[in-house]
Amino acid sequence: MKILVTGGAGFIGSNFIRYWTNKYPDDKIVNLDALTYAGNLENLKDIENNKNYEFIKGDIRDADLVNDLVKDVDLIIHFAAESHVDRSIQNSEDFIKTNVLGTRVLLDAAKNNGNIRFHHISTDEVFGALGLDDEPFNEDTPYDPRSPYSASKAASDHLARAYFHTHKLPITISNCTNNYGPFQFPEKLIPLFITNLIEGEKVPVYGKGENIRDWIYVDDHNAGVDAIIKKGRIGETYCLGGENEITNLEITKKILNLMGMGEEMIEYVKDRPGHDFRYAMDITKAKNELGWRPKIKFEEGLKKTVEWYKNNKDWWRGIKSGSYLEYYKKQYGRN
Ligand code: NAD
Ligand code: TDX
Repeated sequence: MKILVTGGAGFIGSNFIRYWTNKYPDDKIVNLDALTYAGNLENLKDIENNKNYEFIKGDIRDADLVNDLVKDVDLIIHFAAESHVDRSIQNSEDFIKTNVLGTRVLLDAAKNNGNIRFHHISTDEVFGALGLDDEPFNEDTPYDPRSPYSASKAASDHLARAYFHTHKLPITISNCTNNYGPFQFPEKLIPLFITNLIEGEKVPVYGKGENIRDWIYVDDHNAGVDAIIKKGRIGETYCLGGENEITNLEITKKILNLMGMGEEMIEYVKDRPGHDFRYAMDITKAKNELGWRPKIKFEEGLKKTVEWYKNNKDWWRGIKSGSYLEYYKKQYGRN
């Protein structure tokens, strides 16, 4: 099988390519990635010389390139996106361009080249925000995106579903909760906090740290995508999650504990505008239909992740410089 993976130089995409090449070494993978600030070929150093792997630097909005690349492809797995909520609040332009218009280019290319099987990677954030007593999201939850990021992802989900209904394009969609693990760009909560602490810097908790997320180790997400590709029903959505709801403050304390540091390293900062209070996912459908479930316990995954960032300082020190510092200063008002 030949697969076009988009956004394979990012966090989840690179972990996915490693997962897939280990499990299915005979499959050919073409990785199309524009190498934005979030894309990094260092994420795939161990794979780059694999004979069944090819990297193409390019934009998913480049219709000529995309049409050319999909000619002999059996499956498209679409990870490429602008993925950080805070950046979408600072400026949403690239979110609309990549997440909405880019997805449309890929869907058209799949449609125009023999209705290629298409898996769209999405997020729990399209469903909006939950209160403490609300039932978790599931596949039937109405869409209610509240940030520019989640609105752009919701639009891309709707487009994928529209191509299924209108053009019979064989799509599936996964909506997953917060991922963590190695190679995550240090703008997201867990890698930002770990790397700040390694540098002896405080960690910026938004508001009172009471917001709740569900966290899944990236390999568990990738195993879920694998299960959907092998066993999922065409046209269906599958909700994936870690069954691991926790407040930001509790995570922060766990990280501090693993690093042998105290709560004096916490700095409570201005809250995120429109900060979604709680995300949680009911993953019954994926469990029952796919036989998939998350396997990595949060304590184990978090420990592995802390160790990875401690052992790979060159990887993230290179990233936490240049334009990142401009973003960081704007976001947190400090260097
Ligand atoms: P990431 O920001 O780490 O990586 C995104 C990748 O896409 C980068 O390599 C970047 O260079 C590439 N890219 C961006 N714009 C592009 C364009 N126009 N053309 C080609 N490549 C482009 O993101 P991630 O955290 O790995 O997320 C991957 C996918 O998973 C996204 O679709 C995201 O919405 C979704 N998702 C993420 C999470 C999470 O917790 N990180 C949870 C659920 C769903
Ligand atoms: O400095 C911070 N301080 C803080 O308190 C950062 C960066 C985050 N937070 C809070 C905001 C959220 O409640 O931590 C929580 C997690 O924040 P992020 O890591 O930015 O993730 P989130 O906004 O929940 O979105 C993530 O999960 C869903 C991914 O970035 C999305 O791509 C994915 O779709």
